[in-house]
Amino acid sequence: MNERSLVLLKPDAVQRAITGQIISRFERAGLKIVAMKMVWIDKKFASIHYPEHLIPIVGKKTLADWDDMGIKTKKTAEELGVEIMEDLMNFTTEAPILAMVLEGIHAVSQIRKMVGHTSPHKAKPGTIRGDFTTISMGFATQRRFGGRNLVHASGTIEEAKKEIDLWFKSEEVHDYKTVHEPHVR
Ligand code: FUP
Repeated sequence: MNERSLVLLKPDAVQRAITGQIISRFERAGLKIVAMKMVWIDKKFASIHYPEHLIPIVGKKTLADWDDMGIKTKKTAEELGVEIMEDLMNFTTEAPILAMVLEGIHAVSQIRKMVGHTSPHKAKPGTIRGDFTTISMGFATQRRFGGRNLVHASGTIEEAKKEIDLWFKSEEVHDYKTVHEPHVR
């Protein structure tokens, strides 16, 4: 149950200078930072982190937002997905990312809950996306703006393992004890 998750504070979080506030929330919840670095990735690396199988998935998210907003389109999820991935590659390479590995009991699912819905306008107040931004993925796609939702967090334990291996060398991930650890678990 002691899990590790890859968390990325994306270029919007870095450029808006709210990384400290976001990290504080994770620390407050008792999650331990076991790795951290600032990386300016290129499009090749971005396309490994966000692989092509995401094309229809992200397309569907924009379609769901547009449906809520009454926006009609003839484009398929696949066609929209291609545009979204292009925007995502531009966005994630426009400034550095603060990458970290967080560890804790039920870390993967807890962090996803703290981060909130992918499309921030559906993220509840109290979540990171709900508290720090109001945009929707539908808006981002319409403006070709990139899905500026501040944070990436691994979706499953298996995904976390793969993503941590992609972003960090094993010697960059540290094992240590915090003094308050027995009290926050
Ligand atoms: P998440 O699991 O919350 O990271 O979201 P997804 O894996 O579904 O989406 C991957 C990335 O695509 C997210 F960072 C947000 C972005 N995205 C868009 O930019 N537009 C969309 O319509 C949907 C997702």
